[in-house]
Amino acid sequence: MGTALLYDEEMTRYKLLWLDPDCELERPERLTASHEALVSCGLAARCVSIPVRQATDDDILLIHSEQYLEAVKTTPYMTLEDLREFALQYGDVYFHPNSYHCATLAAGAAVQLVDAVMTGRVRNGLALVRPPGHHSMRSAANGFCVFNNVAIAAKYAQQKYGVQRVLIVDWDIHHGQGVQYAFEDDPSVLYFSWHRYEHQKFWPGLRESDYDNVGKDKGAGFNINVPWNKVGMQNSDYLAVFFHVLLPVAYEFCPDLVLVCAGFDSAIGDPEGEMCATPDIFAHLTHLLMNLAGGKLCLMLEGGYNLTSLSQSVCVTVRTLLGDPAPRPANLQGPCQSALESIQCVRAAHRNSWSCLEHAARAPPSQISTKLEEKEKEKEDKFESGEAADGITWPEPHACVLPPVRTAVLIPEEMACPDGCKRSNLSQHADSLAEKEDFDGDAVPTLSSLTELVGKMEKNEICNALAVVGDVSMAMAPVMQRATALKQRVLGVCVGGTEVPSHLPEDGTLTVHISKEAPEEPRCKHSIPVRLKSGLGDTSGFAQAIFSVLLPLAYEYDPALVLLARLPGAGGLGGGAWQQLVGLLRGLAWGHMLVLVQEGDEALVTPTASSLCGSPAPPLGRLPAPVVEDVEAVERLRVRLQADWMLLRTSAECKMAVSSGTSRSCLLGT
Ligand code: X5A
Ligand code: ZN
Repeated sequence: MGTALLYDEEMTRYKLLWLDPDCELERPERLTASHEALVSCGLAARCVSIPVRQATDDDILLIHSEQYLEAVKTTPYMTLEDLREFALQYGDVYFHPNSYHCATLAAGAAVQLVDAVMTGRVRNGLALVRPPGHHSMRSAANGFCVFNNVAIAAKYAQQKYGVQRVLIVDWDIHHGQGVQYAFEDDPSVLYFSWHRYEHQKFWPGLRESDYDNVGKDKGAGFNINVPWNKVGMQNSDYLAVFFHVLLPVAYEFCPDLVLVCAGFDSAIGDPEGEMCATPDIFAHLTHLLMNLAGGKLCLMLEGGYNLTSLSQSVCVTVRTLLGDPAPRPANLQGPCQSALESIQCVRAAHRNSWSCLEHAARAPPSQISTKLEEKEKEKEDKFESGEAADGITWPEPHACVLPPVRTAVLIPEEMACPDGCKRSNLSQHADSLAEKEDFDGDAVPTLSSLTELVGKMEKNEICNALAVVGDVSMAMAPVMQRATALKQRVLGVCVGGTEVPSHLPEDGTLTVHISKEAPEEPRCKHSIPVRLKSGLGDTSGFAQAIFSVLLPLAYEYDPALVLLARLPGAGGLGGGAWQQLVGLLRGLAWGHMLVLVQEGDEALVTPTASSLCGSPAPPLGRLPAPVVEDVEAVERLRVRLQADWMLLRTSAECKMAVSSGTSRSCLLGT
């Protein structure tokens, strides 16, 4: 199952023909530079290339009015003066005699990508198109957009394939108001957008782009706006919104298809966005969406105006779609105060719509966000026409060196080797590390084989591994010791079991233990118990633990190796949820993960191996409300840990509590 790339040079054959500072950023080079970058790093060749065809009138009429379509159809015959006049009736958009043709190709590429993914020809894909689409409305062009490519694709998928629920993630730095308008009363399309807002001062400056616009009528709750009220947002701000807003809601919604308004003007160096998230972050944004909808993920290019930043971001994104490991999200700080304010407001605005947010804190009493504040001081002239943004530099994304072996398995001889995996042989020689521990004779070769696997991951000879062992609990300590001896930071994740395995090294490790029987209180800083009293079979509670605690902790910790151990007693945890966990944790540590499964759990070998190889996990179904007792326990834990782990924060009050050194805790909603 491959990754589709849709591109046609024809879409570079239109440009701005007059002077207009508001439109000059949108140039043909955006596409040529992105495509050339994909070719030169060998990524284009790894994709399934699908020729682009024009969208039909019927496709376009799924979203646009007949009058508007007819009007746009006349533009190829207009004089320069008429084109200018025509464009002037809309906001921040230009027309060229070839605009209409290119706009039909852009929308056509979007529906073709949906075809390719829905028919199973490919798993996922990217449509590299211009003009972009998310600002265009039923009867209006806007913000460089002519036809709303993604909105058309969503309707098309519903109509042609009977897709019930579509999730649209708009990570472009502008609000896709056109998409919002198209679906605001429609509960079958969940639209999520974050956007530079600055209390309504940033283009397009709409009141309805704020967090309190949650959708209308039946669609109430299905429109999620995250306003950025300051520029300079960083990787941790983006990730915090994914962990604490988008992902829990998306999993509860359970889409059949995910579409992305993939604008890269949200990356550093962009003159429009003025944000500071690095191109690497798109590997994680992409990765975190790849286990929804059984992996059916279609990205359509929107904005992105710094050619360097744009090309790097496009490459990182396609690499991730292809299944390569994501770069380590190093040096994450916590979200900034302004981001926390936004997160708190969005979560509060949606607490009645989504059960995963039911226990979110209420919004702060005096709400700052919608008020238009007095003119802001400095930066206006500082960033005039993106000059300052031009001077910004950032390190190039890491070259990804693929290990020769993706997934090694250490499984009983009588078991067939799962597809795409390489069998690893039991080591004959007990190495010194294993000898030191007093294990019985049989365990020793297995243990030294496990520590060998760790060594191979450290050398990047293998990416990840799966081992069936006689005693998972006993195997953990030597594995972690081996990794710390190699100066590797290890994240241990234990699911099931009654106690955290003993004798785990503390220096350079962090262990999270998710289980019914986990202790209520953390015993030390290096070991965090997550107790789900109703058991791991409550998928909603488990999902909550993953998104609100485990992933933020894991990303902030930034391990070099993940050790995932399934202890006896994890039986209640369904195969689907387990595969989701495996899939999501692959985003850490360059994908270096060792999974331990207990003898007797052999039925899990095939699904686990498949997730380690990058196959999407099966959807969890529409999640019901989690058990109250468990949500509250997870929420208490999150609040308790947020002084030490900044990515766990979800509200702005925390700063005062922490910096003033008092024990005032963050207010919980109820
Ligand atoms: C697709 C996109 C931005 C328009 C900005 C107009 N449009 N000032 O990024
Ligand atoms: Zn944009």
